[in-house]
Amino acid sequence: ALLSFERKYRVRGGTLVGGDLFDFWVGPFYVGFFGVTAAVSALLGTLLIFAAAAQGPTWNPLLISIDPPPIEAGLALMPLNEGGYWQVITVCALIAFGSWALRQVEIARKLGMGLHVPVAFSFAVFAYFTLVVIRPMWLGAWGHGFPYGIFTHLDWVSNTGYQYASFHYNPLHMVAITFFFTTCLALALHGALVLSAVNVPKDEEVKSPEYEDTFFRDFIGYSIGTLGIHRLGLLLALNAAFWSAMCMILAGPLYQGSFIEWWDWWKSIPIWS
Ligand code: BCL
Ligand code: UQ1
Repeated sequence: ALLSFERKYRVRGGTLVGGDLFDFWVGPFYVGFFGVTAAVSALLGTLLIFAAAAQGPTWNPLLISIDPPPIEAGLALMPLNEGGYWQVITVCALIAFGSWALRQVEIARKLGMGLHVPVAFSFAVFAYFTLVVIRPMWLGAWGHGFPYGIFTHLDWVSNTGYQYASFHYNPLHMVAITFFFTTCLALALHGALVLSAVNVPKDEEVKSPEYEDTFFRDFIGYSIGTLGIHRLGLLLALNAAFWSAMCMILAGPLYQGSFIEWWDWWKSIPIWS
């Protein structure tokens, strides 16, 4: 059913391509040109996953794996059963994720809102694109992409990590992890603060943002403010995805060898060496 306020916001326009062609809703969902391309590519990609799985030795969901081409194949286009499935599934995924982002743009334009949501989602797509396109191409083989399987992608992460001795010593991996953890801290503080402000005895008015500011000024002498915390949260989260992508450009394309040894320059700084 349509919510009472929804009708009012079902306005024409804001589409990037196709004009009025797909400018309609199906139930609660806005369709749009990119809704169609997202649905078609996601469906096709999923069917190809089933087709590829049907070639393999198992239907155990944890063990199914659709592997990229062997490293020796370089950047060639491959027959379906020799990495070709992985290649077309990757193309479907990228079209689906790109369409998903552009559909967010159309909806935001329709509503006269900022483009923060599609910009933010694009950072996640960029991280995926880095793993399956930028890094493999830079290293000269699609075989450097990660396999599409539950356990096999974990194995890939582990093996790829140990190829550089200890991935904990990858400096940009450290930066990315720090942003992930700080994002959790910020969201936990924010969620807790907002819930605490509305958690008042029955029949009492909820506390205003001034109480939230006052809590943090009493506590640590500083409040970032109600708008500020959302800016901080977005900034932290985008950096988490961005530096994740960068840590994988560092590992392989820009640096080979041991990340433990990478830190040797640190020991030879004149101050203490
Ligand atoms: Mg590490 C990567 C944390 C230990 C090796 N590691 C990451 C990063 C993150 C992290 C910083 C992955 C998140 C990310 O941004 O992905 N690692 C982390 C932590 C520890 C850790 C916290 C820890 O020990 C406490 N890592 C180790 C150990 C190594 C190691 C030491 C193994 C031995 N780590 C690696 C390797 C990698 C990481 C190798 C990476 O490749 C990865 C990384 O940086 O990747 C960039 C980015 C997000 C995405 C790619 C998601 C994209 C989502 C898309 C756009 C949408 C999907 C939609 C939907 C779900 C699809 C559904 C399909 C349908 C089902 C059909
Ligand atoms: C904060 O200062 C603030 O403004 C009142 C919020 O808005 C509701 C918050 O959610 C949080 C968590 C803070 C405190 C954050 C910092 C970085 C001091």
